[in-house]
Amino acid sequence: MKLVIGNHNYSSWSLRAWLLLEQFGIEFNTQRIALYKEDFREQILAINPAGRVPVLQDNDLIIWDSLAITEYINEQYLDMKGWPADPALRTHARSSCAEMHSGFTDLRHEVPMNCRRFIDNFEISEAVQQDIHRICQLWTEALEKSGSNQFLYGDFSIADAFYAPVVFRFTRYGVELPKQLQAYCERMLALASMREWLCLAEAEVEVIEEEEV
Ligand SMILES: N[C@@H](CCC(=O)N[C@@H](CS)C(=O)NCC(=O)O)C(=O)O
Repeated sequence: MKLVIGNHNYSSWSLRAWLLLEQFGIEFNTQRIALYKEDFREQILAINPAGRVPVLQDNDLIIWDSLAITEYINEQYLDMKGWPADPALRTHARSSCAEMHSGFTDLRHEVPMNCRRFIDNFEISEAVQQDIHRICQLWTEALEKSGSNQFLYGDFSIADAFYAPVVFRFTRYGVELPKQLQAYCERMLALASMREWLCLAEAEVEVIEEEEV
């Protein structure tokens, strides 16, 4: 199985799929295509007509889009353990991922993931503040409903993979969080897989000025 990703430092969508595979100890190879380089489009279009990363290649199957990839991994490799077993928590987790997948556009555009860069006194716009507020509400609800002091819904799930880029964003842009949520971010950052991703990001040399990834 091969996962095609963008730059570790910038590609938030790639991180989601990669982290799920890593956390569940699934064997896979990675192909990295640097974003916004002259040959990015040509290379990615040869694999994925949608022209985006991440893409998963499993034998003769091509799965594109982070949500479809995580659902595929869950069905084919995780015996459905990618989502919480409890139906109410599972519904909540799925809704949280859908909300991340289709929303939080102000956060995504104004606060791009850049794992290497720490910004002091970042000025948070009103629109981004609203996104942050909603994510805090959602995380708090997840932790409280599941009674978890570990991941959002107890054991590591697709939801944690989906919000991992937000963990990098919040901690790099100095977003102040309630204690319980700060602790969640610290637990995520302490994972060997997250540390490995960060090392890979730190080893990269490309710099994208106007990140909208
Ligand atoms: N909804 C897609 C978004 C994928 C996406 O936008 N990927 C970015 C990199 S993080 C990309 O490939 N950008 C290249 C481009 O737009 O040319 C997913 O979940 O996989």
